[in-house]
Amino acid sequence: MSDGSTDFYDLDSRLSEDEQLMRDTVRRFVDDKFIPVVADHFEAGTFPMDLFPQIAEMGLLGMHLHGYECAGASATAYGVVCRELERGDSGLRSFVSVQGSLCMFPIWKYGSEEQKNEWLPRMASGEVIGCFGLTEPDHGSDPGSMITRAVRRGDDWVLNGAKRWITNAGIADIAIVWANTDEGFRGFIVPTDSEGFEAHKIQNKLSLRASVTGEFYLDDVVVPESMRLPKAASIGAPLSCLTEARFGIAFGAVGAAIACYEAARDYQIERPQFGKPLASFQLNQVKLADMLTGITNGHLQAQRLCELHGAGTMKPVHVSMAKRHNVRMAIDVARTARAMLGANGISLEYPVMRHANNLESVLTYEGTEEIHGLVLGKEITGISAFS
Ligand code: TGC
Ligand code: FAD
Repeated sequence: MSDGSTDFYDLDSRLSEDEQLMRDTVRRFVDDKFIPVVADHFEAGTFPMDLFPQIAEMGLLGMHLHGYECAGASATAYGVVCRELERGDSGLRSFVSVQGSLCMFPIWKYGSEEQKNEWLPRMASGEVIGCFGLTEPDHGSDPGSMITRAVRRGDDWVLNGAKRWITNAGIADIAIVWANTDEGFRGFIVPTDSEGFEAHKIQNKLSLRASVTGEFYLDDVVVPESMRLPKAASIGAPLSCLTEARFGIAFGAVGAAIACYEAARDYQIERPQFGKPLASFQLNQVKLADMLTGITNGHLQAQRLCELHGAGTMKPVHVSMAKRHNVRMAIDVARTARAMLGANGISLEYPVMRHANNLESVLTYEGTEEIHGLVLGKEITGISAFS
């Protein structure tokens, strides 16, 4: 149930008419089409691909990019959409973030005109699905130590290496592959049907089960120079894509927390114990007050990011603070909500344990809680803990 009262400071009243329309459209889609099927997909370990055409039709893929048949929506609209998607499941928001922020954005920002014209319209329409390969089996938080290599051979590049924990690897048509070269870090658009490219789904995940996560191997994969992103010239290029996606997560985590809070609030009001509703006990009222306060604080941080984004003054470290704070807040809300539902809290019939489990991945991916803490530490002290 979503009755609006979770938006305690009425922050959505600042949304433009277009942004409100976008929010309402996505909210309806999540409530009517996604939530009824997500538990089954979570249990089966699958993403509801049959909903993909509707996600594309709503214009959500690369929605904050301008031109090339992308929707050209505001950063705020993108954030609010991420919040509404993740109210359904982190896997749904992941799907949209990976396609838009991690696969379309690098082409949009670092690609040639030919690459943009070839790929972006087809990715916005959902014809082409992408995945983003930065993490390796032995190099996660420190992608600058990656061992995947690309070597020039005439007009081509030969790629060798492995990428692991990659959202949509196994179902993607193209991979954005980050590799080290004699000239520094470079990005490549690699069709997944290239000879020597092999992808597998990672089985037995206990988190983000309604999202495909995989690994891929590059064994002498040959790509022409025309598939290299010409403007990506350092590790800063993939990291800038992460800033885009982390912005969406700052909003998305608020959505997951809202779903858990609303489930706990409704349950506590409806369920009697000791002859009166659970919600009438002072202990539980304070828990609900703490949860709503956490959500409101997270929402305010996300909203402020939009203002900084709009003013062109948003720095990666601003995003680090909001991503770190909001995911931790959402985990705390989800765990409290889980306990407030008693035994029902561990059932897939309620959304809270699914969200709590998902949020463990969200805490880790796109920069772990510790890494974002150290990014903030560097900003505060002027001393990098990494070098
Ligand atoms: P450092 O020396 O700090 O920086 C190197 C260059 O990069 C620039 N830079 C950034 N630029 C834009 N946005 C950012 N967030 C940036 N962070 C750094 C920086 O200005 C510098 O540029 P220049 O021109 O001076 O050279 O780099 P470092 O090696 O010390 O590492 C910094 C660190 C640890 C913060 C970075 O490596 C990091 O962020 N690590 C975490 C790795 C990570 O987040 N991986 C995510 C993989 S993708 C994923 O998880 C997708 S999940 C998708 C889903 O399903 O939703
Ligand atoms: P490690 O870097 O080995 O870290 C292990 C622990 O050590 C963490 O707690 C970390 O915070 C801590 N640690 C590391 N360095 C330090 C330090 N200097 N000081 C203190 N503590 C430290 N990657 C992609 O490229 N593309 C994707 O699409 C993608 N999707 C993902 C989907 C899922 C479901 C998951 C779980 C991960 C995904 N990832 C993806 C990978 C993700 O970005 C990495 O897992 C993450 O960056 C952390 O790397 P790691 O798992 O190797 O952990």
